Amino acid sequence: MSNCRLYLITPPKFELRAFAEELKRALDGGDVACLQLRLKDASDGDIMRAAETLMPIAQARDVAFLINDRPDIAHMMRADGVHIGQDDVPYAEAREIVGKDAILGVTCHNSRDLAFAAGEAGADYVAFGAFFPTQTKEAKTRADIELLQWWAETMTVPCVAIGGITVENCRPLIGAGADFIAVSSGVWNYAGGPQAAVKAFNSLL
Ligand code: 3NM
Repeated sequence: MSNCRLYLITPPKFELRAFAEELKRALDGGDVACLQLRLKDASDGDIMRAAETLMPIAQARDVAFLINDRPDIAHMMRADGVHIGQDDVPYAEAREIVGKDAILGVTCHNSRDLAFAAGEAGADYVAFGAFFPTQTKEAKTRADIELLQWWAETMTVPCVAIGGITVENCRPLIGAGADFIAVSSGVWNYAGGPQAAVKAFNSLL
């Protein structure tokens, strides 16, 4: 048993009603720490509608609901937190918007300096990636296991591993001490379906 937990990211695009049902089935497959709503290029209205439908599904199962990039919408919708990238609203401003109790995570690519800065500022987690090739995002950096291992051994701020993670390739990340493995395609496109993926990830954690 490790302390690592699954961090689920929504697919980049979905039909809301159908996805809500798929999400329920997936979350019923096993433990999921949080769900990040990640809709790049969607309108504010679409993000809010999706949050309105998906947040209760997550929260009813004790899964924290985070919104990508948008502290303003996260705050307005009373989400559990927000995930910000280096090109989004800066940490201090995001914290000001969501308040001290919200979960605030920061993408740090493959950079110790970015992760130090985020940790110092008070981030609830730092995310490193991409560990493997991914079609979900044009990942500009590749992170290596050593970075994750070093962070996990040295720092107390939790770390999230992200990018191309699957049931088949996740073991070294868990072994290196990742607190969370963040997965999109590896769950939604799993051959046996999302519920089987969540189950399979959990059997490895
Ligand atoms: N961020 P999948 S990679 C959202 O490297 C995201 O920072 C990344 O989706 C980074 O599990 C990525 O399908 C995509 O690869 C994650």
